[in-house]
Amino acid sequence: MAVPKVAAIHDISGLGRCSLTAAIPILSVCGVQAIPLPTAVLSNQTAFDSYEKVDLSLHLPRITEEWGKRGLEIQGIFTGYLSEEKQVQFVEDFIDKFCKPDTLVLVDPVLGDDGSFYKGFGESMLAAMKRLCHRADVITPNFTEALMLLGQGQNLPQEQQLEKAKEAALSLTKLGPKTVVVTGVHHQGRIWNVGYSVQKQQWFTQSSPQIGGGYSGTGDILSSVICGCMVRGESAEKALQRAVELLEAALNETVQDGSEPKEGIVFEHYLHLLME
Ligand code: PXL
Repeated sequence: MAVPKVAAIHDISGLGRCSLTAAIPILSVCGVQAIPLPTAVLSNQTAFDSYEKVDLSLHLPRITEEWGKRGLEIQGIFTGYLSEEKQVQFVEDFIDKFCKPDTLVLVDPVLGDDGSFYKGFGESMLAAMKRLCHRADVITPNFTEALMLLGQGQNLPQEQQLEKAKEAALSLTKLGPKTVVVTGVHHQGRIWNVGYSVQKQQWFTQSSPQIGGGYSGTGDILSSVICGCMVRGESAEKALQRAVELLEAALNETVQDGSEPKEGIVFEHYLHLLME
């Protein structure tokens, strides 16, 4: 079988095990060719005290014009951290140019976490990202991002979060995606991920024990697994199950290691779990 290709449009951060440093190995082990399009190069992800960033907005259309000349055909488009708001328009144009009826478009609407925006993002990026979600088949917001996209407040008692996430997953399908997975929902000592499938008209959930604090890049790992598994033909439910298995195993080792949470989780030892 030919190896499917996915254009992976995210930043590349040296430290943090997020975005392209997660997406490329995960897509590869899923048997999918990653075609990376870095939105920016960073020394490290932005939760560290400081970071150096080189924005690549100007280069993106020039790079993809070359891909057009090569007659590139792709089976998936996977977007995550966009470095500037104007990159949303670029991604919309990219979808217009490269998307065929069977191309899977997965948008991870990277905006914030723990109730706040990531550094450098605000309301205008939120509006742009919401527009992009209209073009997606699958979106994978974390709980904070899901509520931001719905224009809803973030202050909710923990015991109500799981119900709220189910409601949010269903509501977000009204933006257009056929599958929505809301990630990182804290409930009764576990972290839940709640999906809704329009085709099956049903929710699906996966959870794992809440261990350690918050680690960088777990959402990016989850969305990368969903992308790789769905592009190779698995259901969203199966893909989510695989993602949570990988995260749980990697988190266990990371917590035992005592490594720096901002450097992300030790997923390298568990990539084999994604092999078919
Ligand atoms: O994990 C999301 C993410 C991706 N890329 C960069 C980030 C973050 C979250 O902080 O800073 C550069």
